[in-house]
Amino acid sequence: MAIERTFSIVKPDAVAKNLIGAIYGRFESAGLKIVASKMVHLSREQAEGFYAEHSERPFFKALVDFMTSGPVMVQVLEGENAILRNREIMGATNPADALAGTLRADYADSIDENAVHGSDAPESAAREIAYFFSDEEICPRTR
Ligand code: RTP
Ligand code: MG
Repeated sequence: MAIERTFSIVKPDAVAKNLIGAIYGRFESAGLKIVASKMVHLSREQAEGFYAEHSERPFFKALVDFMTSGPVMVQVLEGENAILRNREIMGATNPADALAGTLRADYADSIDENAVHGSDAPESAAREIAYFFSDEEICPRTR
């Protein structure tokens, strides 16, 4: 299995609830390595650009309002099958549908405020990593 990178966000609801450490702990327990990380408070332009694929959806304004409502943590996770593995750790978009033990089942309040984001495919992972991080900001593990 190839080593992959994926892009992840701890969303404003989870940051406000002091869940950064708990969520990072889940990534690390699952064998995913954090190879880049920073806190940012997204501008509307940043959030609209990040979620541009959803710009025609009825929930788009609410999504941008939420994603700009407070700081987020953005990170690059590295490991075997990292994209799918992270989606498994996150659980379904709607926490009501998320499997027990997933981040959204345990920490999300609603489909609108659902604690975490994770890339859904290799193409989106590459685009989303580059949206927030330069190559110099990503630190591959040497040990
Ligand atoms: P994300 O991109 O945030 O990781 O979530 P996702 O892949 O599981 O879901 P996606 O379809 O990409 O939707 C992005 C975010 O939009 C909100 N959403 N609301 N009311 C709705 O029907 C609805 N559908 C999506 C969610 O907050 C979702 O995380
Ligand atoms: Mg998505």
